[in-house]
Amino acid sequence: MTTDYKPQRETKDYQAADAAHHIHAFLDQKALNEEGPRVIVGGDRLHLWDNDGNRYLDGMSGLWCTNLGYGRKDLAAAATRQLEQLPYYNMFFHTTHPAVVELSELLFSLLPRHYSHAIYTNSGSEANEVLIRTVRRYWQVLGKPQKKIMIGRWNGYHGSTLAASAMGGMKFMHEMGGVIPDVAHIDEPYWFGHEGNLTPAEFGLRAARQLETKILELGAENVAAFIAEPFQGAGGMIFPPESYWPQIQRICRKYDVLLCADEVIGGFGRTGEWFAHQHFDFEPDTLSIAKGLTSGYIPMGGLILSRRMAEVLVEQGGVFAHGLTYSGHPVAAAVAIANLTALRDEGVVAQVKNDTGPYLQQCLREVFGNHPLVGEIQGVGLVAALQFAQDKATRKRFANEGDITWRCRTIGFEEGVIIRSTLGRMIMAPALIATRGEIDELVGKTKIAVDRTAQEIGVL
Ligand code: PXG
Repeated sequence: MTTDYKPQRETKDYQAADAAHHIHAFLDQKALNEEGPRVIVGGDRLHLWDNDGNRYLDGMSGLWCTNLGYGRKDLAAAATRQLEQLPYYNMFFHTTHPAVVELSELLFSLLPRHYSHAIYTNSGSEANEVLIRTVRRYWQVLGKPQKKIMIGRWNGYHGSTLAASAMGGMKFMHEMGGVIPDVAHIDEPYWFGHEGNLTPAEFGLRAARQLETKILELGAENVAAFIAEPFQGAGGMIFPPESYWPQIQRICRKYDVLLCADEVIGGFGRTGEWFAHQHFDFEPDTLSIAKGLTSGYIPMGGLILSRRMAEVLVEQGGVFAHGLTYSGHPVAAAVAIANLTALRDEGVVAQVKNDTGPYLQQCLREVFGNHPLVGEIQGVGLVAALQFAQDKATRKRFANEGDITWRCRTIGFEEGVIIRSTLGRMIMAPALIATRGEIDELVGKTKIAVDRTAQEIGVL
């Protein structure tokens, strides 16, 4: 951020103008207008400042985006250079440009060898819209146009546009009119939340077998693909048991159902591997990407296709009737190149895997392993969740767990740390450049927020 930033307007003035004209994401706008949103004006590495000079440690990389942290001059310079050279051109008129060509070369040098093609978008939601059209087209070209149904998971999140939210499993989004035909759902692999006494391994197998049951119920000849986040993000940072993914992969192969990984938050180093499916050791047919692709400095997403799928679409598919005005935007591509180059050449992903990732996980287990409010700690690399529980031994959750985690998040803001709450879990996903010192600050402030929450509800 520019170090000489001076507030331009009073915070309440910004808030009033915002309330007059802006509908925010996922909240009650009337209630927000009364409270007034925080006005964030700058960032540096993991820290953010608001208009009143308050400083926060951002434990969420914005919204799972700023893998390189805030304030990277190399990314700003890459955007400026490209804006001056060629600010825009499209991919419609038999044209391309160096920025998108070079981005593809770099991206596929980082991806496992069995991926070969990308369709670029502006966001994760769009990547998943494109996914549905692309897998349906794939089956059409192979002479199986009836293979159309997408199976997702309850509480999965794949974006906020119509088809992406329908494929996701957020019921409150469906209730806003967001459903489309030919979409089905199975349960999420949330071991802590299940009511039986299965071991995690048994539960993982049972959760995966639901996919087989659903495919048989719908008829394999009608099912196009299964889509899931390798670890579930917006729905609570849920890590499936180890038995889950191998079983899912086996079922998809057995019934000729495409396996689609939504890597929008797991991609680009979060788990210590370049892509989260590599951590869980399975081989999807497609990857949806966004967020960490540019560290969020500029919007860009994409759908990555396996060589097998791309060959069918390119060699036999004829006209692919899809295109976005900003697909492969040169400025976004230039920023993505600078971002991926830095993640690779500065050893950021390797550092998460070998040093800072294990360090964060160890600190959390030391600090919260015996905490009276915490029932389970999940995570790997620089992503983690603290499950709040009334009784750890029996996995009994608080009836009002959503209120308790929301309160913890609010206290976090007061203590200068941004961590995210979901139903019963507190989530953190700091920038991948975090040092051990910054991780100490994150864990230390989170401890204060969790302790204060525990005191308020009388368990500490
Ligand atoms: N897939 C996944 C797995 C995501 O997490 C999207 C797709 C959609 O991406 P766009 O770029 O269209 O927003 C996302 C978005 C949260 C939260 O609270 C997470 C997201 C969005 C909003 C809130 O964790 N991820």
